[in-house]
Amino acid sequence: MGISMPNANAGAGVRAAASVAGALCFIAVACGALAGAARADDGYRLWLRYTPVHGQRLTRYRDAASELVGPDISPNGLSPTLRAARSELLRGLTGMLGRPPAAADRVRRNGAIVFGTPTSSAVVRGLALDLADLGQQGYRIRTLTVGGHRATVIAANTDIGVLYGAFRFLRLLQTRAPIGHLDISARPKIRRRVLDHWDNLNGTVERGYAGGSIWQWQSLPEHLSPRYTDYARACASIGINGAVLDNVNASPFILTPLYLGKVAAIAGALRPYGIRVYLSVPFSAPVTLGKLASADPLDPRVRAWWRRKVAAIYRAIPDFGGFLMKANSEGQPGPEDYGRTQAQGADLLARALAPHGGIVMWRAFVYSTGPHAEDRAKQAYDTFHPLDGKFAANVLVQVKNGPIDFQPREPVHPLFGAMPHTHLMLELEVTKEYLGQRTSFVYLGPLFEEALRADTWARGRGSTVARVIDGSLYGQHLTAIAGVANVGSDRDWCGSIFNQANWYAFGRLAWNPDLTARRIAQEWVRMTFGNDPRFVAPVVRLMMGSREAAVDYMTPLGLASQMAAGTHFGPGPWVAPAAGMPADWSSTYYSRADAHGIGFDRTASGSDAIAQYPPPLAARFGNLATCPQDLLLWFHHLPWSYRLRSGRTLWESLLRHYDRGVEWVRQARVTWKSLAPYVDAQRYRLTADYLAIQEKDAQWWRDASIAYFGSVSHRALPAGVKPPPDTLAHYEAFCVPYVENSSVSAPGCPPADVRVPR
Ligand code: GCV
Repeated sequence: MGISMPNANAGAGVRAAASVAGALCFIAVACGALAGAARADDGYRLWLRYTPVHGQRLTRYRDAASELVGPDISPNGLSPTLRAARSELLRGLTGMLGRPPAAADRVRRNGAIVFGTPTSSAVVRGLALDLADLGQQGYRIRTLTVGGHRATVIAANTDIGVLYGAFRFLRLLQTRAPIGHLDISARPKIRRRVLDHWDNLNGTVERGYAGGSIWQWQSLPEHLSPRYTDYARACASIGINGAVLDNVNASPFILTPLYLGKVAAIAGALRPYGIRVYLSVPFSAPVTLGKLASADPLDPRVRAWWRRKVAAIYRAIPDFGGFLMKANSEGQPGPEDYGRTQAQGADLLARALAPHGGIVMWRAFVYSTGPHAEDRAKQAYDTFHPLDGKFAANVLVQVKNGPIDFQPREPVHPLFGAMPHTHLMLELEVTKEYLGQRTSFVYLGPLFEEALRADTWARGRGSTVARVIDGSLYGQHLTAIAGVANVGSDRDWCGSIFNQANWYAFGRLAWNPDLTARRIAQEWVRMTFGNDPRFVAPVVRLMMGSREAAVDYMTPLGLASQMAAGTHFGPGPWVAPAAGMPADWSSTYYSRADAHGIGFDRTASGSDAIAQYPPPLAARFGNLATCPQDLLLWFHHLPWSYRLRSGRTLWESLLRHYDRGVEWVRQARVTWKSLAPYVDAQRYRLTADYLAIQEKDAQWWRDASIAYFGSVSHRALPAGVKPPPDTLAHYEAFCVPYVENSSVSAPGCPPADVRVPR
């Protein structure tokens, strides 16, 4: 297969247009629509680009935002958070309106923007707004008459609420919404909205596809990279208020005075933006670091060690958030090593953190890697469900969206709704470990939305995951959501422009799980690229179709874990259990494909995993007539000749999905090419190149999967379906040994000189 060069001419044309338009725009600020499209953009500014507004809208916006009335300056100056709000408003308004608003201490003319809390601003106090329902993080934006003048007031009970309100106000302008008559109130539905960085202390990232870690450990605490502040701005703009700095496969060094000093410095940089720092810690730290004989959670010496360590952390970081723990999972130590339960393990840390107001996020991603793991999908439920009610008040059990591991599609995790006396939080994977990593165009909004809307039926219809984790289903107040970060040291933060949308979507849904992926995509495209509907509509369509396309060419009809071992990049449906490796780290364990059929029987005749769901859901999944077709092979083992609702056999349907997925990518390239006039050359080219890579990857997935499943099923290809161009042996021999900057490699990748499928 040769490497095609899509759109080379179009790219050159755009570059030429770009430089002309760029030169003109340098002279005159009031450029046309091409202005946003033309200037080269390396993606650093993310969705906070604040590009110039034009035409009549500019006049209207200038009239409505002519003066900035900030909080009163106390003898100590403005709080760092209010300073951040002021500087963001100044930056945004200046960028979009072409001149800075006048600074004022009271409203002197129409078009004032007033911001502050009743405590920090006499003007806000004087308005006596009812802010009670906003809580500690919400804000209100209203158009009001103040001192006889028309003003927009951004008010909140807290400084961080004001900052969130400032970002919301700027978003209105960025998406070119009317701002003349505003009455907006918002508060987050979930209290803790956290990014989990899987960053190692040596600068690699466990599943990072955007360069190395953004934390520059070597130069901390003396040097604070300006990126920390820009990271914090981006997070705050979408309401993220927590960051776990290090990998859940944690190093004990993070708890040493050396690293705690560095952590404190990062915490200082993030604090003005309302972001608390948390740490992943190894359960064995009392042994490895404290030189104790055991890490047994019931041992008083172990308890005393954690108490002292936590007290030291709070001395350095008074608002430290707490710990994230991966225990007894994939080789990590944990309480089960001492015959204790997961709840007893969590309790150890909870007791140490409670006096300081810290929390524990204890992962449910616990599974035995022994050969007896009958069905990996059942293990978290079997371990945690009996412990409901046994976790301390400051513990959240952090549950991945599905029962296996961030697959392109999984059913809802059976723990959601099943532990009414335990705080449960949701863990999503923003980094695309199983979805094409750096280069594939896969917008995860629809996956996140699907995960949040999934109905657990725990208390009847409507018991969605969103309602479990926002606390409304069981009346809980400690609520949280986590996303495994896709942020790295790359200039564009996320490894591609479209990967940025996944960070954005996570934050927006964490703030309000009821938002739709489509609306979020619309916002993001407008802020990231521009507001021209000729661009926005087709790009949003592409984004909305992209995840399903990846499911189609990777793991259709409920298949899961068919990726290459280790790196999880590219197809590996033939990966069978290897000596010394757990069976559930293979692909054949999941597909169960043989000459007769394919799929994992999780009904009563198989592993009976469906019995972990409430009866209405178990009945739906267990019955072939009602099981969602896109989860068919997750729950059922079916003969190749089984007929789906479409009338096609299972084999024919599988083939159709693979082809459909590849075709989608092909069409996406055509669409993107047609959009060249609306994008700057740099972002156009990067995306076009990555789509070209994705087409080859999709084709590789399709060909390798068909070659493998064709060989086990002994089924011929129906007329019209193209045979894979190479033999199964060819696909099996190929593997990608490394993923740049990732700490994970492919086990046993043969250094053979095989022809690369790309
Ligand atoms: C941090 C999957 C990933 C691992 C990851 C693990 C986890 O298995 O492949 O890299 O480890 O999930 O969530 O702990």
